[in-house]
Amino acid sequence: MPVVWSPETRRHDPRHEVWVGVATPATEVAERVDAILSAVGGRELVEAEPHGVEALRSVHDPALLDFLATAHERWRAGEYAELVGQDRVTPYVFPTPAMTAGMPTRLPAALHGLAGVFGYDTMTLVGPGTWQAAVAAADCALTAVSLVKAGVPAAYALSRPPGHHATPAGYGGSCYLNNAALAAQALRDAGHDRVAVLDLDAHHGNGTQAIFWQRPDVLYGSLHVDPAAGWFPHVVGHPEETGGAAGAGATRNRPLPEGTGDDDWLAEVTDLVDWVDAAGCDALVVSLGVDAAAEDPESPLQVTAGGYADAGRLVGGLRLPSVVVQEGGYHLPSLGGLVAAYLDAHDA
Ligand code: SP5
Ligand code: ZN
Repeated sequence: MPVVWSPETRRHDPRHEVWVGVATPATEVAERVDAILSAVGGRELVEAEPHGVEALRSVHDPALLDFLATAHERWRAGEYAELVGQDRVTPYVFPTPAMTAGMPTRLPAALHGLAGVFGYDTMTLVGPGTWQAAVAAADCALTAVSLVKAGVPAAYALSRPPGHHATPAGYGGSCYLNNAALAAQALRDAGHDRVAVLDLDAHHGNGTQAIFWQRPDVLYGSLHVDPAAGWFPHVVGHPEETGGAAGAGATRNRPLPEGTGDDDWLAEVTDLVDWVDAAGCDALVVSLGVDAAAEDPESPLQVTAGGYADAGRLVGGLRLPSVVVQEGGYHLPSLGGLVAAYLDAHDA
């Protein structure tokens, strides 16, 4: 399948993330693009086409988009770097229900207050180039949809920063714009009646789940390390979450114990593939995180490259028009090989 990419995706390069109060080295780094390109670059390469900010409103609140588009300039104009030695927008107050307790609230006037209205963790910083890279990542996903609309059976979007933790009005988990959700919505807009999002990333895609929570026309299925065992996103991703209102039954979560390897992981992939098949979906988005790999520093799952290849065979066997969107995967030496293993098998 063709590879859609953009050099603009390299412009977001967080040096660190604030985790439990301290700056730790960033994991979602710009080198990921080149690690993947070096392994899949032998395929047909397509540069992403700009789709414009309006296209992002199909799944995101305009207030989030306005914030992300302007936040870093405002941080710079506010001389925060001089004040705190930090040139990346970093929230510190989060107006959760624990703070607001059902009272009427106003939007914070200060940028450092406003950041916690949209950003929901301290790990996901907005720096120079973050907005441009996030838009380029979304454009990769939307361009992959255009290829599928034109008759290509499947296309891969080398989207980065990743997207599946971005909610309608929130960013977090290294994600700013939900590339996979944008692709799923674009497939719906192209006339596909029922689209499935299959999320293979090691973490639960809380953002994608939130975007389609009440909708019967976009299924969301995910397997991931069990949040109940202490893993991000901590509060959602449990099996009892099956969708709300008209979306009841259109969400399926399969949390896995730490240490899960190929056999048990693939059993759940098979179960999700069968679910998508039985639901009569006519298009597919794969959130392809390869951080479930044994060598990945960000998850305790133990999947091998062979496991990702088997997953590609199972998912590709659905024979649905497919957009494969990159999510996580942080072990630079093996990252590209894991993606290539999946894509080769999906195509076979
Ligand atoms: C897209 C994706 O895979 N997002 C992952 C978000 C989960 N990040 C949780 C990070 C937990 C602490 N990691 C410490 C790393 C030290 N730099
Ligand atoms: Zn992940």
